[in-house]
Amino acid sequence: MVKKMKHAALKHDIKTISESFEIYGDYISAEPYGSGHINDTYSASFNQGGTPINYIFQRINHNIFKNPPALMENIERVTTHIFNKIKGSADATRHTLVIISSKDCKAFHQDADGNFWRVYVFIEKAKTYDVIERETQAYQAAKAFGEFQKDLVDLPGARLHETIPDFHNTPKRFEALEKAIASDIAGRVKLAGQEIDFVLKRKNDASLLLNLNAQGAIPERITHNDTKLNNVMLDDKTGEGVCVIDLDTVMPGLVHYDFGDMVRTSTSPAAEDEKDVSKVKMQFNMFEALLRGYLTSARDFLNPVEMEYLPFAGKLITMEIGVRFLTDFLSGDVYFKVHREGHNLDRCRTQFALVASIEKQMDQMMQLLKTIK
Ligand code: ADP
Ligand code: GN1
Ligand code: MG
Repeated sequence: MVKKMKHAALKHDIKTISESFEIYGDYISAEPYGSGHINDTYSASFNQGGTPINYIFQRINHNIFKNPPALMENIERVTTHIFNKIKGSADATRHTLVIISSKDCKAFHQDADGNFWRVYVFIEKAKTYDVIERETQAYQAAKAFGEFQKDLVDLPGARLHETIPDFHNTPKRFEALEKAIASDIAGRVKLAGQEIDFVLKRKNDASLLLNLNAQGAIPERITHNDTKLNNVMLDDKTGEGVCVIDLDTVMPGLVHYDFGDMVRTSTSPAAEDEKDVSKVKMQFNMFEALLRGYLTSARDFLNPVEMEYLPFAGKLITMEIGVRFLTDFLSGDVYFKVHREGHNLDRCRTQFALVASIEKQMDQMMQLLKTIK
């Protein structure tokens, strides 16, 4: 029997919001869900025919994503394309995000406060992980993200919208950092001297991939651009990658943005905000599992230059996100959600510790690539 629960006090009234979507059944409850830094996510349960059915509700952060309708158009195109490839196969609705339509037949609903909401089918019997625990997770996550890129190689139609322009433009991320240092709006530059020195010394690396793209050596593709380990759901029983989620940043990009973020989030045993940076390291066995998993899906479509720069991507993207955390710390924490004082600086420190660990192992990473590509 489905129990009717009291409506808990939440930041948003999910019951009322749910009335604008094509959900059949009575609202039971909702709770905040996941550990994302940008959107507000809730899992909500409804009594449908005597069984509780779960959905994911998300408020799109429109301070960061300036054009939610365009963003949802991207997600609709991408998920429909993938669904058309897998429909008819077992559990197809677990293998791509499925959008629940609003009552006025849109992929989102704008509430009276101007917030944009969307609802997805809840993928059951699978989980996301914030920190890597086993090699198989790295392998399966990378295989799923590689498959996702591969599925989108033949997406028809116009170029996808850039939901955040210059999202992975590392030189621009450095420029933003240098501006934040110069203005020192929050008076925090004095707290981050070491981190600032560390990363400014590496500024020359920032434009390498964009230059290769400008020379025509590596192509623009459709990429996910936020391939954190907790943006892929792994099956509870088999451990296999079930579904790539968090599609807000799916847009034109370089494959390195995705592979690099996998290295950033799936090789270190420490959390992104670990305070003890001595725990941060690039575990080579995890890198190998990522590379093998990714190449299983992506080997067929990557060109040799794209392949050659996969290890470098790990360093670049880890540095880039570190730069973003540092910039946000210096700007007074205006972008990423923070839960304690110095949170963004702690996050920045883990990223830079990981960069240092990757640098030490770069030769072996390149060697491994030669043997398995
Ligand atoms: P954010 O952009 O804030 O990171 P995500 O889209 O990644 O938001 O969602 C946050 C968390 O919610 C995910 O890490 C995942 O655990 C969970 N989640 C998101 N979509 C689904 C879904 N369709 N089914 C089950 N869980 C989901
Ligand atoms: C944000 O939304 P979430 O938590 O998956 C951020 C990523 C960063 C990541 C760092 C739109 O991802 O770019 O790499 O935090 N997303 C956006 O953990 O800025
Ligand atoms: Mg996420």
